[in-house]
Amino acid sequence: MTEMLLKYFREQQKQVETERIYNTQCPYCSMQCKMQLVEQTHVKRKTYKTIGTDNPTSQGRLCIKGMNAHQHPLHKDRIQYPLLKVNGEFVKISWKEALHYIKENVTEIQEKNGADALGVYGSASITNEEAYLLGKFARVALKTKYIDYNGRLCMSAAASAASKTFGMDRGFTNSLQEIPFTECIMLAGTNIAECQPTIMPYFEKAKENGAFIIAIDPRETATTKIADLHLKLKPGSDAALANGILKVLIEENYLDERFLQERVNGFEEVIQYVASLEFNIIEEITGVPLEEMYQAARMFGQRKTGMIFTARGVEQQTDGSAAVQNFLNILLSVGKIGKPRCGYGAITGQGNGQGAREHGQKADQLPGYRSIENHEHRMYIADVWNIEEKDLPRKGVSAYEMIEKIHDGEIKGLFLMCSNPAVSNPNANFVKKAFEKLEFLVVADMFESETAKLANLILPASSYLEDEGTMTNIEGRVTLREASFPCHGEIKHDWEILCEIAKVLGKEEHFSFSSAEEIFNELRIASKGGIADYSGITYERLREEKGILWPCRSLTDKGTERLFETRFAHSDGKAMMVPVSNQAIVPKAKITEKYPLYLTTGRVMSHYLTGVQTRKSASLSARNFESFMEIHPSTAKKYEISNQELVQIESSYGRIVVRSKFSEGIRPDTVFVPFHWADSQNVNNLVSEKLDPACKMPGFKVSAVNISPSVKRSSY
Ligand SMILES: Nc1nc2c(c(=O)[nH]1)N[C@H]1C(S)=C(S)[C@@H](COP(=O)(O)OP(=O)(O)OC[C@H]3O[C@@H](n4cnc5c(=O)[nH]c(N)nc54)[C@H](O)[C@@H]3O)O[C@H]1N2
Ligand SMILES: Nc1nc2c(c(=O)[nH]1)N[C@H]1C(S)=C(S)[C@@H](COP(=O)(O)OP(=O)(O)OC[C@H]3O[C@@H](n4cnc5c(=O)[nH]c(N)nc54)[C@H](O)[C@@H]3O)O[C@H]1N2
Ligand code: SF4
Ligand SMILES: [Mo]
Repeated sequence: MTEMLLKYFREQQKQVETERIYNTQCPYCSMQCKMQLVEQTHVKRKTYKTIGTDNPTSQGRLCIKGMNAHQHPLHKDRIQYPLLKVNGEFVKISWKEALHYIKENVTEIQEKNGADALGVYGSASITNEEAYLLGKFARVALKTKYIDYNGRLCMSAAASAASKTFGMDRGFTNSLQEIPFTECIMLAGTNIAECQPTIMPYFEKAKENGAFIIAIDPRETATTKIADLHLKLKPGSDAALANGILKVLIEENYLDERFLQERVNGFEEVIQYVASLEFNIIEEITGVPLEEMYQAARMFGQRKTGMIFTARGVEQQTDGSAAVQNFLNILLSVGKIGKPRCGYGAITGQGNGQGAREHGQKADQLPGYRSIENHEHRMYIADVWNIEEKDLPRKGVSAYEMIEKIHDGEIKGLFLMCSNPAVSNPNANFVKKAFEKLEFLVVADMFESETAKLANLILPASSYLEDEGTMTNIEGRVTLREASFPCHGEIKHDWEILCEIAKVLGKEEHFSFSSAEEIFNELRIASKGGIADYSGITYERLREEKGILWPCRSLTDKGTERLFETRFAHSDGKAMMVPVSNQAIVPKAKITEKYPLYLTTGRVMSHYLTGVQTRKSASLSARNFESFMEIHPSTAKKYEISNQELVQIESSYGRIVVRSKFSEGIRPDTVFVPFHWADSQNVNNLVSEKLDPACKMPGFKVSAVNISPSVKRSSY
């Protein structure tokens, strides 16, 4: 048998007639692992595989999603032509017809209702060039103030906290290379083992070198397994937990007085506030035993070096930005920042989660992290864009608030690029209703996503295999994704789509780009002098130097590995500490008799976000083909639920049905459901519309729910 197989493989090998290699970067997470697609042409067919290639961040590694990344762009369901909805069915049309249709609708809606009747919804999975161009497209081509993007649901809390505390927001203050040498690590609300798997060796090395690792998560995950101490808090109680740790640090005198004196404002107020808090109340809010808070604080205080990492567990709360600020209070109080092996990392989510939040897709932002309400900033960008400052719109509203304006009828048309808000936004039943009210919805996507299905027009967009451009990874390292796989059918790059629409709207002079590099060169000028300054970065340098960490202010600037060594980015050079309340201003869901369990949401290793891409991949969907509810067996027993059984979960917003999955590692008062599935499995049907007032982040990580055994059992 083995003989026969070997012979078969040898024959197969001989039949490979040509092999082509395409360089690119993974379409998924913020690690942006460099990879190659290997295409082998055999006598009758082509085969594909993906392999990792060396680079400073992922060092050649790929996770299971990366290895199978080619399966979705090569899938038969890929959209290859513009599709117009006629009598409820999508029909193929030409680009000429599509552009004409857009022009007619844009003109009609804006003439009738004003420029702001159109909105733009963007993404952090597009390139820097495209994110930049989308911001310019909204303000210059459509002249609307309404633009925001999916990063609002992702990085906004961490970004707002870092901007307030440090004066600037770059996810990591240090390069990854320092992690193995730090002595104490706090992982708060992050599941890196499943969400950024190729980062793990940095943390595993730290552990081998003796680092003490503290994980903060309501459940056991592949990440908490590497921790020495796991604080299994109640969902939504991170701000209070951080106060508990701060209180111990103050009580036991672990403070770095000199650092605080010289480099920090606001510390006295924090001391005073924390002194007024009581441990037993913090214990009650968090569900974490006091001894464990002591242990965490002592380890973090005693060790000479330390780092704190936060992700969506802490951040996707109605006080997410304040909770992150409180973790930064811990870091500052012991002076563990701005020096080797000490620092902070907001673990960025999407592939370009960092770059796409810097160049003007946000409602209140202009390129280079400039502010749309700052006169000087407006003058500078108006000059780069060759328009009058008075013609530059003012700030708009956040992603979910835009959807509310659609529901209210104030926004009547939407241009959406690279996102699936019908599934990913909170209060999904409401969101769907809002989208159904739109007079005009254009979606640029690779597939008929749940949102694209609601569109009047779908435009076929290219993927990470075809679309060249820069992506700024988890470290703040700008990388060049060199993609050259040919576009099939009538697929176009997102930047080409924007330029062509601008052209039919009579704005050609502002959008006459013929390559991503040309756009990047304009972005360099637009970001010059801003916080996120890319002006010293060129495609040529990115090829030679394998990525550059911003800020990079001139062609001879090597980029910035470690931030805040001598000063923070506020004008006086100091960091800012502020007291953070144990309780959010916008109250979180409380468990009641009617809804007696906490629900939290998140991810699994093999799927990505709303699953439009990974559910198309045979290898990935085989690993998890449906959603599930993780539940403690003791809780399940109480509700008469057995393992692997269909369960109804209900909140005051809606209900879903998913299969139960027993786990001894989750808090008994909490259930967990991933958000990679749609329709009757869409967990966002249960999530409230309440937002963090500081950054407009929804509270995805805590709802109050009731559960009951399978609908089937009760209805048959
Ligand atoms: N496989 C995979 N990888 C991904 C993605 C994906 O969809 N799939 N998405 C990418 C993107 S865009 C993002 S933003 C990142 C997200 O990366 P993460 O933020 O790491 O992922 P999540 O699973 O959403 O949440 C992390 C952890 O927070 C915990 N948690 C829940 N509630 C709380 C709480 O109240 N407090 C604390 N401390 N923890 C809590 C959850 O149990 C979970 O283990 O991952 C990126 N990588
Ligand atoms: N309950 C709950 N909800 C959440 C979260 C949570 O933890 N819990 N996390 C939130 C977070 S962190 C995030 S980032 C959001 C993400 O939510 P979404 O923005 O909805 O993300 P995706 O599912 O990736 O949708 C991307 C869409 O763009 C398409 N696409 C992919 N690449 C391209 C491209 O290059 N060009 C174009 N034009 N289209 C492309 C894909 O096919 C897909 O339809 O979800 C948020 N929602
Ligand atoms: S999903 Fe993230 S870790 Fe996995 S290969 Fe892609 S970029 Fe790398
Ligand atoms: Mo995200």
